[in-house]
Amino acid sequence: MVVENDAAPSTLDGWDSLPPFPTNIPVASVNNISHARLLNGDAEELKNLLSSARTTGFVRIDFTDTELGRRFLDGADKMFKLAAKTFDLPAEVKLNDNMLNHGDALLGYKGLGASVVDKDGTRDNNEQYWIGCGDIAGEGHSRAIYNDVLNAHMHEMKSFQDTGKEMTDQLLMVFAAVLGISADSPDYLPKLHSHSQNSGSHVRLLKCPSRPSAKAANLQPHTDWGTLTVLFNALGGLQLYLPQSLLGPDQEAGWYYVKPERGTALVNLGDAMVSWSDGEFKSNIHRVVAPPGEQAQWARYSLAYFTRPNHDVPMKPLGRKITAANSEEQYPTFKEWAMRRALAGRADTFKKGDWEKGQGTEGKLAVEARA
Ligand SMILES: O=C(O)CCC(=O)C(=O)O
Repeated sequence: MVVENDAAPSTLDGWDSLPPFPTNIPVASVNNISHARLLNGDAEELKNLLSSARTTGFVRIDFTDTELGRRFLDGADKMFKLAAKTFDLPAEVKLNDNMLNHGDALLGYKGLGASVVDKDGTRDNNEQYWIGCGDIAGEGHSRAIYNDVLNAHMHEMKSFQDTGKEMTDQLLMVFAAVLGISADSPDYLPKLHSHSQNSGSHVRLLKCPSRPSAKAANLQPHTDWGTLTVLFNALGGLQLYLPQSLLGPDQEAGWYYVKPERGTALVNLGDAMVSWSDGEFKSNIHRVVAPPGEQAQWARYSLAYFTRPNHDVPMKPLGRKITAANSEEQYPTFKEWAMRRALAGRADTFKKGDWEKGQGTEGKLAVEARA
């Protein structure tokens, strides 16, 4: 019998009690960036950020060297404790918050097995709570229902998401400058992301129960639908698909683990960044499998701040990427993009062909990863 260790990690001081991340597995090379140096406009760090955005779409930011970063880590620690409490609630309480009951809000609880991980419709092995930034800020009227545990901690989530917003706005300013979008333009990237009822931004709590011998992924291969994701995890299991073009001659295209590092979070780009940059920036395909080695006996908690465009923002080239040809084209709004991807991944209505309908921008990187 597998004994699952169900404890949520502490992002601050709990790392030493975790089993080690193995040293003999294929690991993706992800650039490490210092938050302090990035904020100071250090040329080398900006170069690292942009080269990651143009290749793997993933970067690791060390948050220990700024006051904002340390607040973010502290907030993440509180979110992990909240995740443990809320996932511990009885199934019927959680299912009362089920996002499928909330129309097109795409917020609330996603139960174990409620989405698919492959084109055959195999069910996932993860639970998730998506808590809307508008709802947390008290400005949302999303119709999502949240249980009493979450409602009692809205103030903590507010401070976590405010830190996330400040941090991601700092990055969006850099990307806006690269795309030639000035601060007085209506397309200035920070302006396209609000914490109101019309935003897709949310705080996401995730838990994959331990299932060491399973072959299927716990969470499906996907590109993120929105703009930027800030991801905290302490156990391995996250994998990136790296195409041959990003690897050396002695490596093969395929799935590579991302090693969790203390004091850091991963930041990855989503489909909106690909659309706005007309493919210059990449939204990488990633998935979650059982944590490697001894870590597999543990339930895997992770946490994300998802910054997503306001619902009515079009997924079209912006700034210096606008051309005579593409300005005539029709593009989906973010809301249409998200609904298409969400509906195609639902397990309860899944039918042949849905998997293909749920594609994001992976064709710009390595389409074979999701085939
Ligand atoms: O849990 C993780 O490490 C990744 C989560 C993820 O990819 C997602 O929620 O979209």
